[in-house]
Amino acid sequence: MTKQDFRIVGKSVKRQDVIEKVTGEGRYTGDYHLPGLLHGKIKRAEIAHARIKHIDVSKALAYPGVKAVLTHHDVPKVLHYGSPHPRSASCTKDQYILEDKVRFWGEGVAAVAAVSEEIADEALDLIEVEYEPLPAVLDIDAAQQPGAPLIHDVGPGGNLVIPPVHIERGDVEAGFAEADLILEGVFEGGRPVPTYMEPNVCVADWDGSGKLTFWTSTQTSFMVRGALAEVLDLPQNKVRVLVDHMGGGFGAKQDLFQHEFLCALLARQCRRPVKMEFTRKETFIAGRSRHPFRMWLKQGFRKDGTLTARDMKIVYESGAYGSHSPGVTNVGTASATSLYRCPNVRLDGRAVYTNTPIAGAYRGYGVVQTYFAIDIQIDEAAERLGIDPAQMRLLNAVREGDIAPSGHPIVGRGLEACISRGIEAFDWPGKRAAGRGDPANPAIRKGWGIGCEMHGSSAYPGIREQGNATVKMNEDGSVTLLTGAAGLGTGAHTALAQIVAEELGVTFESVSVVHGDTDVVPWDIGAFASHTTYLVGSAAKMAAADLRQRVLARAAERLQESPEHLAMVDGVITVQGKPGQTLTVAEAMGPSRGIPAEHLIANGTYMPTKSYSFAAHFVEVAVDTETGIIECRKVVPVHDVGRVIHPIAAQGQIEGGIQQGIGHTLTEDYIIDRSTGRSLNAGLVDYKMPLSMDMPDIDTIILEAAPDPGGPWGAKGVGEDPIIAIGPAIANAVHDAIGVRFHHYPITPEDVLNGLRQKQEN
Ligand code: SMO
Repeated sequence: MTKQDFRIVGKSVKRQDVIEKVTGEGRYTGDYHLPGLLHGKIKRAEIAHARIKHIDVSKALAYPGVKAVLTHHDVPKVLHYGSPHPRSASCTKDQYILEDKVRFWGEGVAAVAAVSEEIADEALDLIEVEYEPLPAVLDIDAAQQPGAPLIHDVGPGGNLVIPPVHIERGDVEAGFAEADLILEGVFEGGRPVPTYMEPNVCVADWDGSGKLTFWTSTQTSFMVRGALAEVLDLPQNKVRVLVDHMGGGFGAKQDLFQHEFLCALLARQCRRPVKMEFTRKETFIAGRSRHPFRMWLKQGFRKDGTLTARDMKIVYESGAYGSHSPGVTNVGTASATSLYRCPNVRLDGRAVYTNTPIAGAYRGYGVVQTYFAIDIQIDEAAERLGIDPAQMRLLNAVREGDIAPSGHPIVGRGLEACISRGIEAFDWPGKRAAGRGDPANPAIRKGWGIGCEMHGSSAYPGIREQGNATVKMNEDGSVTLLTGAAGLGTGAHTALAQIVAEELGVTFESVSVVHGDTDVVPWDIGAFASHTTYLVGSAAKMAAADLRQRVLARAAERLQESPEHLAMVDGVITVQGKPGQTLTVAEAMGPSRGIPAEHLIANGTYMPTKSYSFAAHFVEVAVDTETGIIECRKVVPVHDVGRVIHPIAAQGQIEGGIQQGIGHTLTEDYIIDRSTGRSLNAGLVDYKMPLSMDMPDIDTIILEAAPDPGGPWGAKGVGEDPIIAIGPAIANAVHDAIGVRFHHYPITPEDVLNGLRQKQEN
C-alpha cells in the first residue's frame, strides 16, 4: 500500500475521547463513588529498616468511623508476584502485602478503612508500632560491601536482586589493543519519579456471590486480576478489573501495588466498597521511580572514529524491593551492547537492594541510563579525534542486519536516516560554525549537542507476548473494537480504531472502542513496552481483515455476485465494473430478501517479533555562566516510527518525552537522605518538573524510514523513545557551550558553577 492509498491511517483524526477529556467529563477511577463507600489509608513507617516487634491497633479500631484495620497478622502470606501472568517474568517475587519487617522509610505497615478520608488519616496516628531497628543500607556501595546487612533472604545474596548479567561478544582485549584512543568514565544518574497527573487510585467492591469488582488505574489490568486472584485465593473469573480513563502511567503503573491488595482486603472485611487514593506525596514514597545508577564505561576507537571495544559495569539501585529490576537490568544492559556498532563488547550488569523507596518501570526502562553514558562518551571521542559529532554517529550507527539488543536482526537503516535528516533540519554545520556568545547577554554561552537512541517495541526479554483484539460488526453496520490495552492518555485507542477502519473499509467514525473490563475484553499483556499500536494494532488489523471477508461474503449473497468482485470503502460496498450496484454495510448486515439480520465477530491474535524504533535529538542550550542555569532552547527530534498512524498523537508522545527528559537531565531528582533513608523532597513543592515555560521550541520530524514487517503497515513504537535521546543531547550541548563535561544527571546550576570554577583553576 503506498501512502496515497491510506484513507485513515496517517491522518490526525479527532481523538475518540477528546471531548470527554477536555470538558472534564471523562470518568477516572477516582470518580467512582459507590453507595456506602469507605476510604482506605496506609500507615507508613518512619524508619528505613526495622523489624516490627509489636503493633497495637486497638485505639485506631475504637475510633468512631473506623471500620477495619489490617496489619501483617491479618493478610494472606502470599508474594505480590505470585501471578502467573507472563509480565511477572520481568519482576521479582520478594514482596508480601504486609510483613513484620520494614525495608524503606514510608513502607506501609498497616491499613485503615473508615467512613471518610479524614477519619482514616486520623486513625493512622492512633496505630502504635514498636520497631526493632536494623542497620540500614542506604547506597549501592554500602549494599555491595562484603558483610553488608542483607535486606532480603531471597535472591542470589549480597543484596543482589538477580544474579549478575554477563554479556561477552568478540575479544574485548584485542579490541582495546587495536584502539588509537581509549576513554574511560563513570556515569551516574539520580531518581526521577514519573509524576503522572493522576495519582494511583483504586476502588474495590465485593458482591454477594463473592466476586470482586476492582477499578484501578493500571497499565496491566490482567496482571492485576491474576495477582488479586492469587492473593485472595479466587479463580480469575471471580475477579473483574476495570480501568477507565487514566491520567498517565509512564511505566510505573504496570506494577502491582501494596495499596491495591489492601484495598481489596479491607473491602472484603468491611463488606462495603473501599477506595484508596494516593496523595501526591505517596506517589513519590510508594510509587516507582527510575533506577538510580552508576556505570563504568570504557571504549576504544580507531583514529577514523570506528569503535573497537566496549567494556561496561552497570549497577542499578533497586531500592527496597526488586519490582521490575530483572526487566530493567536485562533491557538496559542488552541495549548497552548496541546503538553504536561495536564488535567487541563485555558487560557486567547488576541490580542491588538498598533501604530506599522502590525503583521500578519507568518510560525508557533501564535504557535511559546506559545510553546517557554511551552517547556522552561517543561525543568525547569525536572531540578527541577531531571528528564532527554527527559524522561520528553516522559512522558508528547500527544498521540493517546488525544484531539488535533483543538478538534479532535490525530492519532498515532508521538511525542513520534520523541523524542525516537532523543534520540538515537543524543546520548542524551552520550551528557548529556560529559563535557561542549571545549578543543580548554576555553571561550566556550557547551550545549544540546530539543524542541518539533505539528502543524496542515488545522487546522485553523472557516474555511471550500476545496481542489480542475482537472486532464486532453490529447489525446496523456500526463496529465495536474490544481491546484489553489500557488507555494511558496516549491516544492509542484512537490509533487502534484507525487501523480497524482502514483495514475493514469503514469510516473512522463508525468504529467505537471498548476497553478496560477484564470480563468483556480479550486478554491483554498490558500497555507497556511502546507496543500497543505495534502489538494490539497488528491483532486488530488481523481481526478486521477477517471480518471484512465475512462482511463481503454476506454482501455477495445479497448482490448475487462473487465476493472477489466486491470492494468496501468507507462502509460502502461496490461491485467491480457495475457502478450502479452499491450496498452500504448497514444494508448488508440488516434483513433483506429473506436473509435475517446478522452481527459478526472476528478475533485477532498476534504473537510479535521484536521491532526497534530510532531517534536522533539535536539540541540547543543556553548556559548562564553567572547563575549556572541551563536553558534548553530548541530541540529538533527526528524519530523513525516505521509508519505513523496518527501524526499528532506521535508528536505528542515525542514532545511529552522531551519534557520529562529535560526534567531528568536538569532538575528532577527525588532525594533520599543517605544517613537516615528519609525522603527529602517527596511532592511537587521542592521537586522541580519542567513547566510549559521551561519548554524549548520543538520541531518534531517523524520519519517512516525503516518500516517493520511485524507492525501494522510497518508501524513501530514511539512511547519510550523520546525520553532517552534528550538527556545526552543536553549534556553534550552543555559541553559545547562551556567546555565542561558532566557525567551525571541532573546537571544542576551548582554543578555548572563548580564545573566552570574547576575549569578556570586548571
Ligand atoms: S517502562 Mo514501559 O511502560 O515498558
